[in-house]
Amino acid sequence: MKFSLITPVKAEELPQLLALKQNLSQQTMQDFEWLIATDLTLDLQSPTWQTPFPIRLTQPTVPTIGAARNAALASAKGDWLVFMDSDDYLLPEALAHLDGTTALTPTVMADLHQYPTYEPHTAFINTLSQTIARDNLPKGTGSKGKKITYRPLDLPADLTTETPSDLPIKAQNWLNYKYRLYQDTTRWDNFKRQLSIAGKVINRELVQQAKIQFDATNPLYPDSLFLTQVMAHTSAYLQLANPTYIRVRHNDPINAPSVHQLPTPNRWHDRLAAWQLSLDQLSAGDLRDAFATYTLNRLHRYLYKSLSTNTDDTIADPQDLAVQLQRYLQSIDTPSSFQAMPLLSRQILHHFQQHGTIPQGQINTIVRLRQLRRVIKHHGRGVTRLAYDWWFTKLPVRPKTILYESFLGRNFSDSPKAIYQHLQANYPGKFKHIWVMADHTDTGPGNQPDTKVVKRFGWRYMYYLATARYQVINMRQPKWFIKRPGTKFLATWHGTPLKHLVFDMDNVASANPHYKEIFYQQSRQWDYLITANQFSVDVFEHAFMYPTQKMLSTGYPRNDILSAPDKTSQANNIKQKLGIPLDKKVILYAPTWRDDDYYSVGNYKFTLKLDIPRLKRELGQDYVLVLRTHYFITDHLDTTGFGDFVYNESSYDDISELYLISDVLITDYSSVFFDYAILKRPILYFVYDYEKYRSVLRGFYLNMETDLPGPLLKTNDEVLSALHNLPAVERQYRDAYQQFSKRFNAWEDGHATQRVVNTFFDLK
Ligand code: C2G
Repeated sequence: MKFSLITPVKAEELPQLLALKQNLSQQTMQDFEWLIATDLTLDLQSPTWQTPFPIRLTQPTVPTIGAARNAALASAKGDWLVFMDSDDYLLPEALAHLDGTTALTPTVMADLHQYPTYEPHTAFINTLSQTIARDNLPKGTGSKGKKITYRPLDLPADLTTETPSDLPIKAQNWLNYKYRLYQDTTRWDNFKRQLSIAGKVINRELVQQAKIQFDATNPLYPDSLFLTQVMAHTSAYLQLANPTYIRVRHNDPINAPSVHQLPTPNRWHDRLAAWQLSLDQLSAGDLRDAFATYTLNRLHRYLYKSLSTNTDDTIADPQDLAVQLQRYLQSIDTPSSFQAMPLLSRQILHHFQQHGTIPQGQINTIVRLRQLRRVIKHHGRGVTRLAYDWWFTKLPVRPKTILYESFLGRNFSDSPKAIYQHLQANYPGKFKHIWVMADHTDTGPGNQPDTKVVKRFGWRYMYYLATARYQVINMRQPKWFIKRPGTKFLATWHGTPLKHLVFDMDNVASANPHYKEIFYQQSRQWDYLITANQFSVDVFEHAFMYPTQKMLSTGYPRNDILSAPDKTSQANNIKQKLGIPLDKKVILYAPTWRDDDYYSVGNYKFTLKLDIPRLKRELGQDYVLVLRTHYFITDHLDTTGFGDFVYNESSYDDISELYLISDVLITDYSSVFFDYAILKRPILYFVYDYEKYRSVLRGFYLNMETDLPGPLLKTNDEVLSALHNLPAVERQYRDAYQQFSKRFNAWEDGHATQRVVNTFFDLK
């Protein structure tokens, strides 16, 4: 038996385990056993668990991961131990590749090379096919967004030997690069990487002879001892050049925290205990030095701050921890480890080592220096941020000032605009209005009484963000926003949810890995959240984990315009403003964005799949097309070739004005149709990527096949045919449309703004 794969498993991880079983069955090399360390009872005789390789269960003595791994170690039969976590996956050739590596000798610790991703396994598990190809990998998320390089391993078919000087260059490169071998002290250069057990491959006899064990008493950090001992007993570290171990990371620390995200007050106690044990077992030498340096670097200002103020409830017993830390620092007998630290940190550590307390002065200096570094890094924005933190948030709150922001300041629109206009019309002179715009040339509401336009992240923005009593914002506030006592935050949000949101989404590949956590903190600062219908109330309660008592069940202020008595004359004015002939009918095409199609976070691409030349040919007599891409899309679609048929209104301020002038809407998975339906005009869904969007990218709250007020169309033929036969489409969807309106538009009577304003503002 070549390999023993070891996987500790908790009861709730059973679904992942089945996926991992399927994944392991795809290994091209099957000379391995799988040891599942668990107290679960699995019926290994049942057909579910029939596999080409043997599976065995090993029972841990105590319920810790360390004990589970020890139990598996004791009964392993393979020459090599391979450590795998239950939610991770292997590329199909991982073990074969390792097996063919001649440098894999008993005194080497090998590494299958982790490939971190935030994508859910459902997104990639079926495409990890028999060949290793870059295209089959999920989207990688290395530390700090670092790109992982991947070398194609397409070997020449005639390659048979490993010591060839006369081989083609490509084959030689392949051989040279298929692993990296670090020997002697050079292996400490990537010390941190070696301290993670996932994907490590270690000789079984070496482990058993040296009696190396995991620390079964430490619930959070059992690996440190094991790995440092393995390093002490091996002489080299071998890493496969290409990643073959897919490590699925977790980004929902609120609902589904991984072990390392669990909010436990014993974290630092356990961590220090693990370090102490590891250090005590290491004899003097460069490994001991490297370990000490590594751990000193991980002591940071948050810990110091908590220890010096004694106020942090993330630390169970600060006094006890201080004793533990002092003892640890005293057992570091290598001056070089301290020397490797920056000056201030070194001073703090020495002070602590001697006195067991933190020097407050040095801590303050570190905090200030960090802030200064941020200023330098972010240029202008850093300076204004500093003013926000240090100065503006200390000034008195301005009781009559309202700050508004729509779509990150990209336009003057949406519910904040409706609320602003209502207040201006009905309470002139009562408030001071501040509009945030992203671009300093954008005049927003224009030159209006009591109204100022401020540039997002500029000086005046920071000042008003800190001092305005009211904030009316349709997306999220910045994550460094400080909610001051006496201020009120109105989250208007920006649409009825069709696509899964936040806590209902599986991992988020394109978003910030801390997205869910940040969202949770930010939404706790909202005093009210506006909802457009009961359906949204129900969804936001779980998707945002937001309490229903704090929701305003009013309908959307932005939609009042769609029920205005003078909407026809307003529509004519808008058409004229845009230069659209009044006798032409209007098709509005307003698609949404795709999570997997981006340049960088927040900057998305869009590929136009609608056949515009054909639309123009067949419908140009009667219609014009108004094209409106989502505000995340940074591609500017070139429509110059279509003459006066296409109006690209992607940067037009307010989409509700475009609804008013259009006779039919084409959209896809955008929430625009919930609002448009108030007009009772036909809606078509151009969903050329339906399967992928539904199952891989997002998932929906509605059944798009039965719940919508219009047809799902996957091809241009279908779109054109529907446009040619709109009356028939309308007849066909009459009942569905009625149902839909009842469900989603019941509150939209044209007076939502008034209801919101009356509740939220102090109008006395
Ligand atoms: N929007 C727009 N133009 C588009 C698409 C959207 O102006 N082509 C505006 C509409 O006001 C829409 C809002 O942006 O209601 C949200 O757009 P969605 O496409 O629904 O996507 P998203 O921004 O991901 O928001 O609860 C709703 C969700 O948050 C969806």
